[in-house]
Amino acid sequence: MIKLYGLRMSNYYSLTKALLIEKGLDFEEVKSPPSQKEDYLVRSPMGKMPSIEVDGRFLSESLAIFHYLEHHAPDPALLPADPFESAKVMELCCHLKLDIELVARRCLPELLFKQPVSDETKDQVRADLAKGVKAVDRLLVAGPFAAGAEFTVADLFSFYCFGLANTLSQSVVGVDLLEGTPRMADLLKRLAERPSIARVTAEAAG
Ligand SMILES: N[C@@H](CCC(=O)N[C@@H](CS)C(=O)NCC(=O)O)C(=O)O
Repeated sequence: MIKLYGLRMSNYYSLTKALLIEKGLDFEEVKSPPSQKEDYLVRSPMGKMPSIEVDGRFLSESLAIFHYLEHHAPDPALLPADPFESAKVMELCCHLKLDIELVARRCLPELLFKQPVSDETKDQVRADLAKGVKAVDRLLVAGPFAAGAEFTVADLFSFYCFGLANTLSQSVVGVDLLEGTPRMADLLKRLAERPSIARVTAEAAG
């Protein structure tokens, strides 16, 4: 059985857990806070969560874990069959991760640890997020889901990357990112009710 390491408070842990549920795979959650200790780095070389264990082998990085799961358990597919459409879904995931979540994450120390972020950083975060939101909005496809008619991995990246980023952005730099993308606002509302995501949210709340 697949073991999932990390903490339920983490957005990327939650994303990976929702992915395992979507794939209908059995998994065991192993509570494991981030660490720089050698035994942890064997599982996750940057000491981050999540990571998974499969038959004694370890894998970190949510996108790499998705890559494995999509091949290991192809049904239900979380990528379109068409190679170009499939790559467009991955393109959206990359922008959500790199140009939304990672940018907003610069504000995390202020929200979580009360370590003030400089005004210069906040200005840069506002400017970078404005670009990122436009990029993501441009890539969202009309339809109930991020990439159109079918649920894909981009829906999970939308929910868990954009969701955290907006919380950070609103509380630390005073910008509601959803004002720049009503389509994302609708999508996040719909996704919150999806059984996999609703289960992850309920279990994280304890
Ligand atoms: N690129 C990684 C990001 C994972 C990540 O940022 N994890 C955070 C928690 S959400 C973490 O472990 N932070 C602790 C640290 O950076 O030491 C992924 O996609 O899995």
